[in-house]
Amino acid sequence: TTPSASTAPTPATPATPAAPAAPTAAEANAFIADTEKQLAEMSEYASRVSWVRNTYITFDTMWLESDVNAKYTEMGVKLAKEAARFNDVDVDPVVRRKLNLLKLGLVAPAPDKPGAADELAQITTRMDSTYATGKFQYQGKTLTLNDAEDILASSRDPNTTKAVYEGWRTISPVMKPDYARMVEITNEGSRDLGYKDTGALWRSGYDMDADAFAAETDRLWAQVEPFYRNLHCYVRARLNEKYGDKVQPRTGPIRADLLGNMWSQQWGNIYDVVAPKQGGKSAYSLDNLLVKAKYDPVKMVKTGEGFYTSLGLAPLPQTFWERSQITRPRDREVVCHASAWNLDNKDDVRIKMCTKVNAEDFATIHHELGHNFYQRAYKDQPFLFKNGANDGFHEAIGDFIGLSATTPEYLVQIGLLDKAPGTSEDIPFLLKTALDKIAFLPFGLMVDRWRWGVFDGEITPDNYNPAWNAMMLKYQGLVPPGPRPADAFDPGAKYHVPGNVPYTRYFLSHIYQFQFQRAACKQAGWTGPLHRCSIYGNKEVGARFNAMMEMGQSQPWQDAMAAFTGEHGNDASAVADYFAPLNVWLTEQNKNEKCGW
Ligand code: X8Z
Ligand code: ZN
Repeated sequence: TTPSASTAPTPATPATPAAPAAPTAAEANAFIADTEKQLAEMSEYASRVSWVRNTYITFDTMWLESDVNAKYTEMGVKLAKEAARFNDVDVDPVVRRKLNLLKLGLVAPAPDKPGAADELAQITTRMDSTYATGKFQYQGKTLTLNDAEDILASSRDPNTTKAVYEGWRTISPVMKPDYARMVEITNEGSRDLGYKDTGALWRSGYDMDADAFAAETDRLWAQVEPFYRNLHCYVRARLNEKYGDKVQPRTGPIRADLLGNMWSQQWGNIYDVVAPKQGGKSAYSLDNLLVKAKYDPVKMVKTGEGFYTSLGLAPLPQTFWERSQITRPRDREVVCHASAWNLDNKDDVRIKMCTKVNAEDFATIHHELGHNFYQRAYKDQPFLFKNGANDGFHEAIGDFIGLSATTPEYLVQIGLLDKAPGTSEDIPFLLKTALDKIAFLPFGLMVDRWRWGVFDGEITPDNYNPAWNAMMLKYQGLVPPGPRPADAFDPGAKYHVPGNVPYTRYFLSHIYQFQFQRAACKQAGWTGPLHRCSIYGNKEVGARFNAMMEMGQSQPWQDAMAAFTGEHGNDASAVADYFAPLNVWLTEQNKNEKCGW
């Protein structure tokens, strides 16, 4: 309201014309309230459209998704820019945090000029769909990524693994021009918001300076790298024994297609090749147990839910079962890469998977349900706080639960295993776990090391593929099975690159999940080795865990970490604690090897 003429004081000096009134804290509150309302509505609409495109890829669903994403990006960028007018206003700390999150929530901002958001949205939908529908010919058959992954997991013929590794990478060269253009557009959008480039925007979401965050990832990697090198050395020796010098030399890098996984990111599928020769064979294989007990995909998801409810969390709503995509539909194209959704920011949670009955998907189910239980725990937060404490937390929740859900003790409790093996299982179990979790660490780092370089211009399109392979060599100590063609775009053959999903989150989650495990087992009064600890059925731990999840993104992540673990930062010593006996064992096994590459 403005004061009426009769009560307005007569100015003592002539009014200075035209200086716009500085915005007030009250205006900031109103702006945030309105913003959260607009974003909540738009995000539900965009999610529902995107769900349909993800579970039914056609020309029209792609059209619809890029249309709504362009509008959503425009809205997000406009609001983030408007927020800048409160930069110098003394606002409530909660409002300040929200004003900041408004910018940080944009993974791929577009510049504010006609057509930019549209072009960007069309590119991202197209790349994601090209990846999802990618197929190649092998021995007269048309293979999907799922088919190719099955072959890599089980084939022990190096000619086959080479052909499949290379075959899948024929789907990505077509994406390269789109990717380069995406980088240009979104870098411009990031600069408009005050960031050096999109990589800098991504690094800014960790409640600390972006450069300090990058340094943190270096520090964490230094903490765990010796352990990775130890595992690499041991696995290389076993591969050399199996395949001979011509396929896998005893020294130097490992051939990437021999590790049982399309991106060599988790190596658990070749446990049979590297299992200890003496000192204890594993008593069981989870792959076999699931098949023997006649598990189907829905039963696997029900089992996963059962772990969460044993902690005192409410069961999933009926709509989860009605609306999720648990297996690959036979009659249409879908995005099979696993994901978890909350469509209405309240209770409409779902997973989208193409589940197979094996140990890998048993773990993935626990991973995805972690996202859903987290989303539901923070659903009563205001819109801008409905997110993980940071994105690494979101990835770590379900993996942390998975650490309990793969212990032999738990498998006995749910009737999958007859009798828990004794300490003879320790090294086999830790080795299996390390093949997935320790092998993952350098991959979790290198994907964004590459993208940070792409976004800051150090890696140009000409150099996309050589730089990717150089990172593989530097961090993972791996080489492709043969020379790569001149037009190769290997990064495009990994979901998160065309999908534009930041990846450092997974590196962090592979640290955080062990911090959570160590803290939870301490709370449970567990005094045995960390890898044998299961929190199944522990309602006290569940309550503390849920309290952290309920915070969402309302506080700096360090406070969420402290709320559950009592620790205030990133700490890879929990990884070392968990795997300590294995590291000793590996060092002994490697004593005559020339480790490194
Ligand atoms: O993408 C995923 C999840 C969905 S957030 C299935 N993960 C990474 C990957 O597959 O590359 C989980 C582990 C790493
Ligand atoms: Zn995830």
